Amino acid sequence: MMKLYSSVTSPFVRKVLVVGHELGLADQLEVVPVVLSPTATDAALNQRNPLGKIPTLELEDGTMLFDSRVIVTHLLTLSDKAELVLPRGKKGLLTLRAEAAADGLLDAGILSRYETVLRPEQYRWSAWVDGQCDKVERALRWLEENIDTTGSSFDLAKIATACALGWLQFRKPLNDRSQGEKHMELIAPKLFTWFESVRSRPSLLASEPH
Ligand SMILES: N[C@@H](CCC(=O)N[C@@H](CS)C(=O)NCC(=O)O)C(=O)O
Repeated sequence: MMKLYSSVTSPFVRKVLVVGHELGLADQLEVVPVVLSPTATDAALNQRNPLGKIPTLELEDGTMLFDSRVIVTHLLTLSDKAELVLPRGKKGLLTLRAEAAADGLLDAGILSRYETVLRPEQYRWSAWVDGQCDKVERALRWLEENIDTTGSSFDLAKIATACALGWLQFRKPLNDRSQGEKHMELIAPKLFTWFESVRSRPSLLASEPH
């Protein structure tokens, strides 16, 4: 078994779990829960991954893999269904670009959340949170325009996007913006409608944040 150092709230862990599930590898992944944040790191995890982040994957021979994109690359080598998740050629390159956009949205969203949840009030800097939320909004707009939600494929672009939308609904980092709760759905109506239609997919159901 490979060990996946994880948290049930991490959208990057979720992406790895969904890919594993879609590739038929879920039963090869042992989920090992870790509790951490940038200000309360996990000493044992820091030994495994210098960045102290999850997901981190421990292979059977003890090799440690990070980050989520490297882990996904490894899972793809283990499956004969890899092309369903990552097509070959130019299409594959654009799929990886979309994954980078969804991951970048999450990086910005998570940084803004750390700023508002972790940082003591007197040290908070609203211009910085605004800058991160602007990135989230731009990435969401970009995904709305660039993800083709027609068709039944569930490739890495759609998987990463679904994990990003699921995290946005779970943490609601844009709620303080002008249109409140509805804000993100107004930015990406097509994507959120599509997300509703796929959220009962077994790989997504099995990895819901909670
Ligand atoms: N680029 C990384 C991002 C992973 C990441 O940001 N994980 C968060 C949890 S969602 C984390 O471990 N945060 C702890 C920290 O930043 O110290 C990946 O794709 O795996």
